[in-house]
Amino acid sequence: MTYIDILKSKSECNIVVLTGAGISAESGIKTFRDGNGLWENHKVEDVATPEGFAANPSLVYKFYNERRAQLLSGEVHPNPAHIALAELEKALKSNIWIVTQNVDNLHERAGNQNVIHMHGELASAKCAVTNQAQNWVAELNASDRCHCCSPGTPLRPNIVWFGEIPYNMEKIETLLFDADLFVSIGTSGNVYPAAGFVSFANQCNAYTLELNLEPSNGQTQFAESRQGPASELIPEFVSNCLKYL
Ligand code: BV8
Repeated sequence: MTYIDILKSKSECNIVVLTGAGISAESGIKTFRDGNGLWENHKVEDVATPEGFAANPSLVYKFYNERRAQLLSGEVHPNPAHIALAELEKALKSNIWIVTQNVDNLHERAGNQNVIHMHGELASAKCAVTNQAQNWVAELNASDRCHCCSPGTPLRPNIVWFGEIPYNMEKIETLLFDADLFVSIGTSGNVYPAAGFVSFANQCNAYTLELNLEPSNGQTQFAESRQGPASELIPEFVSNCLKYL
């Protein structure tokens, strides 16, 4: 049994795609845990926790300013994996949703609209008091103030740090409950609750497929696991979906 049998057996197929840093690697964005990854040059607790932000805000502002600047520099573009998923949404419309752990905007720039950023977004800042988010494409620093309070209060990166609750968890659980096919792309399966989605999808009788450069921590929980670069695996996956759905 492979995912192609599932595609052939369904007239309509609800697909939920979880993406991680690996889908953006071929666009030139560093992953977290691969060689020369983001966590090689920064301790997680220093730059991706509320405690780290409280202890040294300028280090955290700098960490996200550098990543935002690279993303918006004109050097980083959606790769064939992002583009293929946008093509699939054009065909499947509301039957496909992307739940991304990534904070880049490459899924949207490729053309996907059904995207949930469960860990926040680089091109966004949020009020440290109300949690209201606002688009932010420039450098963000301690002197910047929100629009929602009067007088304005400090803004922080609109990022879900360790120990904080990811966004849209209820919507994600509903999507997983209704899914026929759950596809995990470019994630090491290290971070929860995202790493637990495959188990929930299995319990909800979805067919679970992993497409990753190498086997993830959760590989054995998937009904099927294929290894290779996303820029090759995803276009092949999408062309099969378009052929059989
Ligand atoms: C929370 C900020 C409570 C954004 C990040 C059990 C249950 C619940 C929580 C926990 C739990 N156990 C532990 C926890 C706590 C913690 C956690 O998971 N800790 C881990 C380290 C054990 N989780 C949390 O704190 C979360 N919050 O639990 O709240 C709660 C939860 C639910 C309901 C109520 C209450 C918050 C987690 C969010 C943390 N924020 N980052 C940013 O700075 O960008 S996490 C960080 O890691 C990123 O967001 C990233 O998305 C995430 C996962 O990394 P990956 O995307 O997988 O990247 P990685 O480098 O690891 O792997 C890349 C993969 O790609 C590799 O497999 C590689 O082979 C592959 N690859 C590379 N190149 C390619 C490729 N694949 C294909 N093609 C290629 N070319």
